[in-house]
Amino acid sequence: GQVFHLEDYKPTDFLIPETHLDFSLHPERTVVKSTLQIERREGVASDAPLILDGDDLKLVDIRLDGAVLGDNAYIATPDRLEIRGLPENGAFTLEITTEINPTTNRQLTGLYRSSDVYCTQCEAEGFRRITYFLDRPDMLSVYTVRIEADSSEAPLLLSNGNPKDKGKLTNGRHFAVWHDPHPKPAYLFALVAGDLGVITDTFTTASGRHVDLGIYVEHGKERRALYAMDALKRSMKWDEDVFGREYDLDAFNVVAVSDFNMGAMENKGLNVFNDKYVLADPDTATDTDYAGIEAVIAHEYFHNWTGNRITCRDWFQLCLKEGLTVYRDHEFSADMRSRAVKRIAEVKGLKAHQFPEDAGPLAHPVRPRQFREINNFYTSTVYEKGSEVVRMIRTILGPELFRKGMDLYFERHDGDAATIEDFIKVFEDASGEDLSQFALWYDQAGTPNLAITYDYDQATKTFEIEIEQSLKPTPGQTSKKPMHIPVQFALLGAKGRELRPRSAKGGLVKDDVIHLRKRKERFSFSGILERPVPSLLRGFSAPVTLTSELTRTDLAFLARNDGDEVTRWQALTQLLNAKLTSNAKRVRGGKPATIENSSIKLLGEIAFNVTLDEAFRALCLSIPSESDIARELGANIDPDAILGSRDALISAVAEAHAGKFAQTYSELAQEGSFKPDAAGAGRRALRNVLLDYLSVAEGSSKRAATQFKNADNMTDRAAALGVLVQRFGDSDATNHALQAFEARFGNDPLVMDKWFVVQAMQPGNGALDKVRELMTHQLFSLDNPNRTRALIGAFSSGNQTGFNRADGAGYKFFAETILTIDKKNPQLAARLLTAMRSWRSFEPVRREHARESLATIARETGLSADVRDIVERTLA
Ligand code: B3K
Ligand code: ZN
Repeated sequence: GQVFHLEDYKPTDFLIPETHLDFSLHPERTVVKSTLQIERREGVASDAPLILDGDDLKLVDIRLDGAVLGDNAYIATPDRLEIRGLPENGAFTLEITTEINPTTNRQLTGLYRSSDVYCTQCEAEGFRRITYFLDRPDMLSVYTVRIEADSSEAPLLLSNGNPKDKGKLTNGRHFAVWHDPHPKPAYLFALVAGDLGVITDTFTTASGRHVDLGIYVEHGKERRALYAMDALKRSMKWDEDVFGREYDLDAFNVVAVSDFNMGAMENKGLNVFNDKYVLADPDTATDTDYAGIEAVIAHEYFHNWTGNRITCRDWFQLCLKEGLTVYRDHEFSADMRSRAVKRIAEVKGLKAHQFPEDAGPLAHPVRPRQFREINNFYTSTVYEKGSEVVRMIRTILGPELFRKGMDLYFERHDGDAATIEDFIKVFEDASGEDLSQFALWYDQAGTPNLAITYDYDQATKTFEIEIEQSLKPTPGQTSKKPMHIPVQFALLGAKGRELRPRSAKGGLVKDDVIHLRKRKERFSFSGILERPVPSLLRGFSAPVTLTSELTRTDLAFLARNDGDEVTRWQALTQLLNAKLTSNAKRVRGGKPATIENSSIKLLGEIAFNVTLDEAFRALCLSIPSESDIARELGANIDPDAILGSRDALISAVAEAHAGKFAQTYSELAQEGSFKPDAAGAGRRALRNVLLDYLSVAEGSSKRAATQFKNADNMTDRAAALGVLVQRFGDSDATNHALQAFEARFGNDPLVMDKWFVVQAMQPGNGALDKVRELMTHQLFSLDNPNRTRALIGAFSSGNQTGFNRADGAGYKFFAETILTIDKKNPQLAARLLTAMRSWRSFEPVRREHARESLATIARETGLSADVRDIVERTLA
């Protein structure tokens, strides 16, 4: 396939200041008439052809300035429309009529039908599946959209912007007209039509604009959208308060659909959502679902400024909108909930998804320089590492200068299709700092490691920290330059008191941030009266790994005393990981796991420390996952040995503390009715971690079965079901609970996804047959992305032992399934396939099986460009 390069960027020869779209909706034969006002750019030759993008299109009619175009004036293929002999003066009107079939569109980009609702998904290159256009993000146009449909099939007709007109037509049809005054790229176009229920509300902006809010869902599910509406209003207020950004249209609509390739889409004034990120009530949604809804509603809303008002010049700049908007939604959630707990969850997510991506064959810079298929670059590197880069700018400049830079960004670039260079420049101009070295974060792939050594001189009362940064080669980048890495720190004395150095020498230190800029640098602090324990990378101030010479005693000290909860959690995790990885090696070598009393004691202290937030205690008590341990090991991975090591630690902790765990479990029982707030979620999280320990200690499914039966909310119910399946596999108690769950929620697909996930995660060799069996369940369908991700995604990316079976059967099944999915929905298939990106880290037997299955996929002719790109890079 064709490779696109960042340095090949060229502006278009033509502009399209105005776009009129006229849709006549029909399930199989939708007719789209597009009327474009086109202007040749100054300086472009008058014989330059106009070349528009298409994808799978059927041209029905084409007119230039009102006259039908002769056959030799244009060339139309499904993928391209080229027109020559354009008017001398370079300004003209082009009318293009295409016909498309929304019903057979199973790849869910362009215009498609999901449960009888017409909807669109145009980012990144879906608009060209609707009509021929200059389908690129720097082509801004003002849209007017007229939609016509059967009144009974589609009483609701929505598009971007403000409603302008509507009315009845003959033959039972009706129409609506929408106008969006803000110029936008085609990827932000949206249309929704169908028969949906709605909840409405209003919001008045700081400057007094009255905005009508609507959230559209399947009839009968309206009440389940109330939390999303609440989150939307809080997001609108927060963006005014924290970033000074107001909403800019009279209407803001959100539509929930059940077939969607990702979480949601920020189309101007008309966000389209996966219903998973809209629908919630205590009976059907977990605390995690509520937090996800709040975050995604905020994320898409925040895109109105970071993405829509200021968009990207080209798709290489994707992190300009995504990294920044993730940073904004992280800050929003931190303000709505507990900042420390939110930050730890982010760090866990980053390490679980982005670090392995950066360490494997799919590693790429936050701003990639080349791609074959852009949809494969909506990655955790672009999103989550992209957000970390923005966070580092704030850490380096401080909150005031950061805000000043953001204000300048909005002022200078409103209405632009901008670049990362533009973004960095506003912070340089606002602060006077040189960020050229910092900008390497956008260009160099891989996770830097910081190797740290310490030295305390009793006589001079001086403490020295030496840091050496290193970055391994990644695909296409062999040698790397030293980066500017902000390391937030404190020096802790007895009981965790922060020691204030009299002065700092050596490399640059400003307030509580060490600015590492050379490959190897020393930082020396005077006036330190006792040997300190350094607390480094507070708040996880940079996305790096640390190799430090801290002893077990130092780590335990930090886990007990560090005033920064992130480094406190990090120290505990480091202690546990050391044990878990060494035990995994022992178990693989046929030796039993060993566990010291000190770790057991430490976990107990945290569990019972009522001065700590419950959510934080739950995070600390959640032993690093099997994939966390695999990542720490890095090579020669044997998932069965890892499971053995992890279970040994859980058993030891469970047995030592069973009595007090049981008491705490009872004390944490919910009082009053369910509230999806941070405090309630924290209590449930802690209680549900304890449920797992207790079930192990008691060697009985009874407690989990009872919790399952008595639960009045989905968080407790799903957690109990998880313990039953994980710990008591095919027991009667487990089967009974699974049946009860199905009997109660069997006609709610979104809830049943949890039922598929939990079974796909059942550890050990039995999982594969279970997954095969569940694929024949009447609710299962490979046509639906949520269902497919629930079963195939959870199995391949979440079930370490079941998927990575030593006999390779998991991989073989997966390869066959990917090929089937690829025929319907290439984007989904390609995304799922990334589950195999770490195949080289496994022990030789599994590695060979994995390679063979990947090779089977690669050998297939007729692969989509999406899967071909992933499989070839994974094998390279
Ligand atoms: N911008 C969309 C993602 C589009 C993905 C296209 N393959 C959602 C978001 O990041 O908000
Ligand atoms: Zn986004």
